[in-house]
Amino acid sequence: MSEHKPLNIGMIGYGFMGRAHSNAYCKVGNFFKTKHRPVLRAACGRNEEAVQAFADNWGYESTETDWRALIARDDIDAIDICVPNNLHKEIAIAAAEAGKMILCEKPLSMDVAEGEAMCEAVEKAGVTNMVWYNYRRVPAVTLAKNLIDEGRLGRIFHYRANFLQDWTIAEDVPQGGAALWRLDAAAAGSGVTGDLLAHCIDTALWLNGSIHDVTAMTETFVKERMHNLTGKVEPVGIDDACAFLCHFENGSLGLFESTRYARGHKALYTFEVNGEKGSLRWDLHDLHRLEFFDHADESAVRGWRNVHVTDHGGDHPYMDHWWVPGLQIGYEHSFVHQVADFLGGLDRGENAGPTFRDALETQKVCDAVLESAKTKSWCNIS
Ligand code: SOE
Repeated sequence: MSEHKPLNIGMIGYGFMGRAHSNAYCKVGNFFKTKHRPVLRAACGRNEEAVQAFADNWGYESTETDWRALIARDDIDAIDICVPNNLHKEIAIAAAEAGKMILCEKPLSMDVAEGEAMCEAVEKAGVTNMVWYNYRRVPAVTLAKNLIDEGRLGRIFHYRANFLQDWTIAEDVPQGGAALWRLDAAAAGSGVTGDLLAHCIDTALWLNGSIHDVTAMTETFVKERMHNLTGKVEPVGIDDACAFLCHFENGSLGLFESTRYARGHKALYTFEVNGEKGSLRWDLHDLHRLEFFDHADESAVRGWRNVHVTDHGGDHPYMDHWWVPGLQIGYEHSFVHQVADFLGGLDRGENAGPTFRDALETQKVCDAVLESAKTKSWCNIS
């Protein structure tokens, strides 16, 4: 007899992230022995045919075309929000009021005001909540966190992060609609700041603590694009590129850059942390490796170590759940780990995080970055 506790999932949305999360729900039970196990109860999307095809592909038992109907169902425990950012708030608040757990795609919201309302709703309802900042769960990134927490870098001086892409350089790429809502300010809220820098900021806050203030610049290189929903050429309201400097509360300096105009880069997320005793460097294109420089090493052999994060003996986070030492895992596993931690949290009666409240901190930095770029001034994180 199975001792598993079902966690009945209602998935809203069926794009790239809907697939990434569904894959994680399907795989997690094979590799992580949590008591709670996801059951793919229903998928929801406005296009009946498309949502049915998605449900058939991933094994969802049923479909809905109205998210309110999904939330109203008694056989759903958790709502997974995988729709454009402008829909997060309304769905999350309705789900919280219905007593559902919520797993929400990043960024939490369009802005801080929306994020605050979402936090209040989940906290008032007392429902478990999480935001999909998946890069925290890449084993090499979690290892970086462990090394920093052990004090292996000592006092931190610098934090540097980039997230570079090149998919919007062509002027004839339209904005708006299914795959291109990230270019539409009304659906996304912002451009690279909320989409890409939000990842860098979440990781930075996790590894290096709070940010005190920021100064930023943004640019929109292509000023007008055809809008898929209206058929008209319309002004582009998002930031195509953004760079900012910041002071962390621990006294270290931060330097962040993101763009969709770095020809040749598809998803180059890198960070480097420099401390008194050592440094760490990570690169999403080589995500199973962590580079580590330890100044305590004997000087004759001192240098950057390139750690292949695949050890099976428990030293490398999550890896004892996968293959044998030396065999690496990939991008999709970060989502499996996030679900595993969420389920493990439920088993123990804890909220694994990052919670809505944690993600609100990232939202505050994003808002301050956009405000700083607009006013050309330093902005404090409130
Ligand atoms: C944008 O291209 C995107 O898909 C982001 O939306 C994701 O959050 C990021 O992980 C990869 O790039």
